[in-house]
Order: sequence, then C-alpha cells, then structure tokens
Amino acid sequence: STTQQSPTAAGSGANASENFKASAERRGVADTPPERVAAIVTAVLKGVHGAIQEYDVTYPEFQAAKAWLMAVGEGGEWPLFMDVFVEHAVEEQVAASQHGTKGSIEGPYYLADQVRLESTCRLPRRDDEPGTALVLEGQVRGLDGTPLGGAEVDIWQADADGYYSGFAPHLPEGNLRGVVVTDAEGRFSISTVQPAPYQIPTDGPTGRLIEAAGWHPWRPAHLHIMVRADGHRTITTQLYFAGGEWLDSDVAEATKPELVIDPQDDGTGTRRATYDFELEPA
Ligand code: MBD
Ligand code: FE
Repeated sequence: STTQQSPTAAGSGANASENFKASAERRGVADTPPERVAAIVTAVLKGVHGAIQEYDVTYPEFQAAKAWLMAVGEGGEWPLFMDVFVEHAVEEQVAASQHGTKGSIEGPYYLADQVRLESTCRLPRRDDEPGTALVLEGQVRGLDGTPLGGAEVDIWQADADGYYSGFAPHLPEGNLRGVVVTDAEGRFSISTVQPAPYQIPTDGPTGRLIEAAGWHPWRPAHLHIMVRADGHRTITTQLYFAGGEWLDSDVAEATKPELVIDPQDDGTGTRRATYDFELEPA
C-alpha cells in the first residue's frame, strides 16, 4: 500500500493559483468603468476603516494584518480565501436573476477539459478507491421540460478522505472528475464514491486565520457540478447530503436547501440518488 501524503496548504494553494491564472479565458475579463471601480473600492475601504474605528485597531494588529495578507499571496491561498469567504455573496447576486436549478459557488478546485464519459458511466477512480459506492442519476431539461440530449454534466469532488485530485500529490490526475454527456433523453447515471467533508488546510494562512478567530474549517460533503447545454445558461452548483456533518454551518456559506440529496442504499451497499437539472435559455 502507498503512504498517504496529505497535501500541504502551500502545495494545493500554488496549484489553485496556477489553475486560476490559466483559466482567465473561460471566466472572461471584467470591463468595469472607472466610476464603478471607485464606488466599489470606496465602499470596501469604508468597511475596513469602519472596523478599525469600531474596534480601536492598534498598530501591532494593523502590521499583523499586513503580514497575514502577504502570507496569503505567498502561499497561493487567494483563490481559497476568496472562494470560501467572498464567492457566496457574488453567487447570491447572480442567483437573483437565475431560473431553474439553483446554483452554488465554483470554489478553487475546478479543472477544465477532463475525460468525456458516456451517459451511464463511472468516474475515473483508483483500483483501491476508498469509500461507499454512490450513484447519481437524473435528467437535464430546459425550463419548459424539454429533455436536453448531449448536455454536459461536468462533475468534480473530493474523495472519501476529503482530498481533490490535482491539488493533492498522492492522487492520480483526473481522479473523481469527468464530463458526462447526457443521452438522447437528457439522462445520466454516474457511479462514484461518497465524498468526505472538506477541511480548509490548517497549515496555511487561511487555516491560521480560522483558528485565530475560533471558527471551524469545514465544508459539508459535496459534489461539484457544472451543467452545460447548447443555447442554455450554464449552471454551476453543488449537491449536499441530507444529515451530513457541517450542513448547517458551512464555512463557505454555500449550501441551499434545494441542493440537498438523500441517497438511499439500494440493498447492495450502493447509495443512489436522483437529481434533475433545469437550465434556462441563454
Ligand atoms: C472546496 O472544496 C470548496 O468547494 C470551496 C468552495 C472552497 C474550498 C474548498
Ligand atoms: Fe469543494
């Protein structure tokens, strides 16, 4: 058996930063006019100045904050920090004008261009992949109920130890990641394993902040899913598990009641859940 090496914060942070920089084309570039930049940055700084006044912040605290911000950059943890503490607020703004299946945050661990899989498939996994077998099946439809054949269900998840391939050196590339193409009726059936809750690395600056504040570093177990179909608005979301630990106290505040599934044992030790995705016109 192999020695399990858990990823260091610096290792996964560096990978997440590199991946983020390399994916600018997919995300697009903001074209924010100067007045809007000024208004937003003024509001942010006003919040900072207000906190300094409210708490009578001292010079040692100000310098500690500077040192911490530098460490976040040096450790490559800006993608992690931003997605854990800020992204949910942006997603909630977008959600106000989005119909169909609810979205959730993308987080720092999406990788584009993973293996394409048939509608009934098994995600790439190790021969000795640990964890309970899990099958997610369902249908992709338009808002009007039209089945969307040839849609892409792009799925990525942590393994049963809570680690993501591409961000943990002991995991093979592409593990528990894949782009599942729906059949003519828009259906898919994906065989995978139950993910574990995700813990923010405790050995990096984000983890140290969480500890210093007395918060907990956990996200509930989740599957990440991006659903794409021609002529439709892409949806980025996550599915959570009924009764799962941290479901009501996600450090990233990214859970929604509509995104909780409740897989049931099918009698063979495999847990199965159905979830349908509804996409609005682009
Ligand atoms: C994750 O797995 C995640 O989904 C988010 C949003 C932030 C950090 C780790
Ligand atoms: Fe995640």
